[in-house]
Amino acid sequence: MTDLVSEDSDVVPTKASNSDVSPWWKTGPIYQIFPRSFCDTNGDGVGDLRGIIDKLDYLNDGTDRSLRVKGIWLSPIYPSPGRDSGYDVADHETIDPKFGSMDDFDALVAECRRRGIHVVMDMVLNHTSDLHRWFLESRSDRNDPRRDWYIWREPRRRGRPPNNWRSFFGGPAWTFDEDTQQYFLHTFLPQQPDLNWQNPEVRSACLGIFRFWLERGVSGFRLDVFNAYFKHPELLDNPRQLGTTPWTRQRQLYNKDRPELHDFLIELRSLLDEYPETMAVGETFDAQAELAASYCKQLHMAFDFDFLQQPWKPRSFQRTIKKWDGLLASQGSWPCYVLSNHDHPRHAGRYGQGVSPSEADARAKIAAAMLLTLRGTPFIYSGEEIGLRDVPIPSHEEWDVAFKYGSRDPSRTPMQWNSDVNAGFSSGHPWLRVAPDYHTRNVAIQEGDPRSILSFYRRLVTLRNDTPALLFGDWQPLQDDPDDTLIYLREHQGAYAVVALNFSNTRRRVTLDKRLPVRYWNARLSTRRPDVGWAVRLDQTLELGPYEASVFTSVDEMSDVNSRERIAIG
Ligand code: TEU
Ligand code: CA
Repeated sequence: MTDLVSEDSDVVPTKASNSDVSPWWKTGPIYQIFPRSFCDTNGDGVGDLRGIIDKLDYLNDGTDRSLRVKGIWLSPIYPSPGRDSGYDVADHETIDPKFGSMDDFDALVAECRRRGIHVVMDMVLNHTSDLHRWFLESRSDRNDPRRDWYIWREPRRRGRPPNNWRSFFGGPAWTFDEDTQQYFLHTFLPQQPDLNWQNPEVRSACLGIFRFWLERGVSGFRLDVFNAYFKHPELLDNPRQLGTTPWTRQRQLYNKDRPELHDFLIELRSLLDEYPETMAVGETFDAQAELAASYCKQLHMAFDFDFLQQPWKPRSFQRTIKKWDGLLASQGSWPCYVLSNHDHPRHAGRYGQGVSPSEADARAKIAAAMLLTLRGTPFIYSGEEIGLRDVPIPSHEEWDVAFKYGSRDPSRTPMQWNSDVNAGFSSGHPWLRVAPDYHTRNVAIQEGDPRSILSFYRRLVTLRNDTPALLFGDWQPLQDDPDDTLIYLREHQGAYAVVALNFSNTRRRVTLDKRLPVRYWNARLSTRRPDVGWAVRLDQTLELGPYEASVFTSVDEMSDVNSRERIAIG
């Protein structure tokens, strides 16, 4: 399929822009960087902080030729033995030398600030690395003052683990320490012992880490599996249930989502509120939308992974959005949306299964149009804006052996900047192989192509920034039970936007179940319509071409007359 729009006629800017009066994290987008795969400047094959600095103009150079991201979330850059690609932190207040120095970090924060980009740190505090100083001390002796900073228990009868809990990554959640003859708890790898959040010293040490980074100028935090911080004080056995893996065959009742967590989040929030415009987004681990929503009362946002897990069906997305948006709207909280991250197969590949590469690209655009026009902050996972797919990694090249149910390396391959060696990612030997398609799929090529996925992301972000209804408006589906199309209305202070997405590769004629509030609209962006930039009349029945994504905004009274004239001329 082809886009009919030309590069300069696709978006008609309006004067209205509220982005400077609302918090940065509400307008977004926030861009997730997996630092080891972003850009390597010293040729060691591992991305680094200097590499991120080099690419900041790509992320936001103050013009619509960039992605205009408002924040970057950095997956962990702390010293780590790398058993879980950095999510096993050995020191929360230092930079791993492979990524650079604290000076590089300060330079990154300063360069970001110049561009209106906020830095979001990944806080991994449910557990530490087993090589963290705290754990080395804790395991050294039963009487060590840090013993109780982790969760140690006596074996049950016949040396069995203290309870029936499982590790999310597979195997039991307990490992026996021969030296001190007790078990320690780990929700993830044995090399990731869980901190004892019931211990007030642990809580205040963790709050200290937040403050450390706030003092260095960061503006936000992504909280890794925060809902697992607290365990039931008696560590009761989890009840059994039907499931397909040892983890899902238990109801995770006593090892996460404990009521004490809310009190801690209130305390955390008051610390964050000391620093203006700070944001915390929680990674609600293994939880339903209702639980994720409950945490949005204390945190600024939380991820609800139901959205990311939907199949390529408008009905499924609509149901999920309706639930999530409704839950949050009813309590005055702000949603966020994410389609890909470093833990899941990339969505261009997921949605493109069984269709041609060009159709998969068309679907990636539909997905982008949805992500960037919902009510809530969009999170973009580095590389999705050029339609990166997962890359099969032969087992002898695998790094991520942590997760027993499938390596996550395929969605963590290096960013594809240009057609030079290693996609311009590194002059050395990349830590993980680069996708074989990098000669045809990279930033440099897509920047020069107005029909590329990257150009489409940029146009969507521009339109979003220019349209208060898209940034702030209520969200309302216009079909009761959609089949191949997803069509919704956004409304903010009497201004409207309509987003119409055809998920199928054939033409669709759709009669809307809800009435449109006005008749005349500006066609603002489209993958197919030739009349972008013009006023159009929309009726209750819409015609959508194959994989069409179109966005319309209501014509305001002032320009109404002109617009109608333009219709006559057009
Ligand atoms: O992820 C939590 C987690 O385990 C899930 O997101 C999981 O990876 C996913 O459901 C698999 O389908 C966080 C980090 O994002 C992840 O990279 C870490 O491995 C994990 O915590 C432990 O720190
Ligand atoms: Ca490097």
